[in-house]
Amino acid sequence: MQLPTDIADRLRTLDQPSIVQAWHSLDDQGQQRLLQQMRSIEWSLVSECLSLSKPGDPVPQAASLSWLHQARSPQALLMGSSSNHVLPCDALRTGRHALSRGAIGAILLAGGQGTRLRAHGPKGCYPIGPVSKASLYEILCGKLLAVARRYGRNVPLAVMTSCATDDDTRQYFENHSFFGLNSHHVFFFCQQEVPVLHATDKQFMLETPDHIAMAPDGHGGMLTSLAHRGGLDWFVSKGVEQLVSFQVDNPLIEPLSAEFLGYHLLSKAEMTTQVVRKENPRERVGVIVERDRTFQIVEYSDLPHLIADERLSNGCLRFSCGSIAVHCFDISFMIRMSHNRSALPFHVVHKAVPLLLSNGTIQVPENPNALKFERFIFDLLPQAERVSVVEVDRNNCFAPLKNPLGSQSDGPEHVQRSMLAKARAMMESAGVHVDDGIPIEIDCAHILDVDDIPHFIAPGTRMTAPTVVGRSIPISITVSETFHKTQGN
Ligand code: UD2
Repeated sequence: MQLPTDIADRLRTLDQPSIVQAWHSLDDQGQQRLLQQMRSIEWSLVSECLSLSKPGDPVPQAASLSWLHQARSPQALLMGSSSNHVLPCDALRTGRHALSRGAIGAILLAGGQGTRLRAHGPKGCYPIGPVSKASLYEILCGKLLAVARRYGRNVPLAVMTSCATDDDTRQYFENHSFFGLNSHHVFFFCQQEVPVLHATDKQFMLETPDHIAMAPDGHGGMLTSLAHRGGLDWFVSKGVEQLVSFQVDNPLIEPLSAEFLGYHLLSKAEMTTQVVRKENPRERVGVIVERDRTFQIVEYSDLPHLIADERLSNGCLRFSCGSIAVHCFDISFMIRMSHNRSALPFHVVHKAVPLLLSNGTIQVPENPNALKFERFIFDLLPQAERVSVVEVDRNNCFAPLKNPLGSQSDGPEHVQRSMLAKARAMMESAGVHVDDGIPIEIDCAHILDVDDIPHFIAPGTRMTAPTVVGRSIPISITVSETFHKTQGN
């Protein structure tokens, strides 16, 4: 079959002879499949990506960061600290009020391909619970369910998937009855994807002989995809006024912490972001920097080592505020930004992508060989009229799953160790003793914080066996009548 003229013209304009060559090597069915895919590509996005990196260009370096010498780490609000200009008690009260009004919505970012983890299926399905083997999806949805139980209001949840994770994720939620959430308060939306380019010749790469290698357009793709698929209107119809976005890979997260929400509201911020104090200069977290009252996150892959290593006279890292990718947005800000097509520029990310060789085999490269184009949602930060930065306790809030078993860091064993340590600390705070070496896990769907523990384990109890606290029948727990009414049962 002849390559249709419109497609042939487009590939010529974009200087992509390799796909034309691939086309002529395919049989009719193969050509049909490749044509069907090319018809579905969002070519305006491709032109935007190719304008960032033309054939023959060197691998793009990060935008110049020369201005960083004038920047500094922002003054962050410290969770629980009475030295903040906003008192924790006032923040707690304000955040609790917003949650009781059902004004808070959640966005779970689950479109990543999970390449580093090398797991089968979406990362959210990974069984991370150290005792329960609960998946990341179950744990994170459990946190929202516990909030709904405590405040008697559903938390509308939008789940961003990608072509790589959409089918499996929707099926997984169905198979697990939405983990107890009201399915009418869960909105799935699939982000866009863009072709992957070979780093040297900037040609599209083939995943199979008749399929161009594609990748999701970064978690910043959430902005346009949520708006275009009606997600922002959906949240508004549910009475949502603030949105908290968070990543699927971190089971320690406390995205709807009332105190965090309160700081956002009392600061009258359009965007508030959670940070932890960086453990070491090479930690793979973006850093929040402030210059002339403008805030920005510089991704770890863009931060020159010399700057990452800089320390202040007190020995602290000059840029010590590490982003854990939990952001609270005023929905009005999100709506305003969704009308701005240039709000989130593409970042060119140099990554290792499996390559189809001419002999039909797949080469899995050790080193980065391809360019991916990703938008980062944190690029909304410098466009927010007012920003607040909240420092949270790493032990309570941050243990992301990035790498496979046996890795040096951010592997399942590291995450589970952090989950066990957090649960043990919570039990001790509730007056419950846990014998050394006994694994205790908190069931996040039934235990929102230490206050819920006495409903399940009486103070003074000594725990001597592996337990998932909250899974047993509660000693006495009254779920708010309002909650049951809103659950429609
Ligand atoms: C991210 C942050 C980093 C730090 C770290 C904390 C960015 C760019 N980097 O690093 O600053 O906060 O997390 O753990 O934010 N995702 C999508 N769609 C996409 C790409 C990613 O939903 O197209 C999701 C993905 O499912 C995952 C999260 O975003 O939950 C982070 O993905 P990543 O691997 O691109 O970012 P990472 O972990 O290197």
